[in-house]
Amino acid sequence: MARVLHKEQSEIHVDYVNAPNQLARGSPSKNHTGKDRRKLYRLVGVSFGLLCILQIALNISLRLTLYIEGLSPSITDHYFKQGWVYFRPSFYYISSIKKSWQDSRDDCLRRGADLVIINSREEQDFTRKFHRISWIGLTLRETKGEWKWVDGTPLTKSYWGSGEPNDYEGKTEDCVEIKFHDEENSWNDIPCGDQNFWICEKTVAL
Ligand code: MAN
Ligand code: CA
Repeated sequence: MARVLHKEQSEIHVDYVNAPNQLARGSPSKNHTGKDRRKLYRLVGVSFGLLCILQIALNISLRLTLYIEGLSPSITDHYFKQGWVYFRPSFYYISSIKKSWQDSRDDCLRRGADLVIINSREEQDFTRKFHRISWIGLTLRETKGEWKWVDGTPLTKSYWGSGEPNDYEGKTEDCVEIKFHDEENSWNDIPCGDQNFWICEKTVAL
């Protein structure tokens, strides 16, 4: 049995080696095949090398940027590995599941953060880019009718959608979601018990 196999293999081998020679009598075709293959290997090798260099360069530039911002690699690695993104001067986490406003806030607190507080036009635009209806850290709950951020500061600059806030159809809509992503004014008030994605924010001390 072993001998038969061996024979078949050697036949295949002979065919394979002979065919190019037969076709190319007098021309350096065999060499060509070898050269072509070497070229291909070299191309693959060089491409792989370039990709590695690019990856290293990107990694270094990202680390350098964060270093200039005053963030140590140990902090940034920790956040990136857990799926946070950095947008100066905070890290943000967008959930992949839905919860009520309070449960969302509790999740952020467990992560050493809180629901996002929007203090600038840039931050407002940034939060819209997630393209998910998500809770932000703004509520009327237990604040005697005044909109307040989760850090206790009152709302000064707002981005309510057209007609909002409206306690829609007489409902108590005491929590705020980003709803109208395509509009600068993207906020909507909504019952706090509704289920939404959420955005946590962790400001890193410089
Ligand atoms: C839904 C809810 C309300 C919102 C309206 C706007 O009914 O999200 O909170 O005000 O849509 O049409
Ligand atoms: Ca509303």
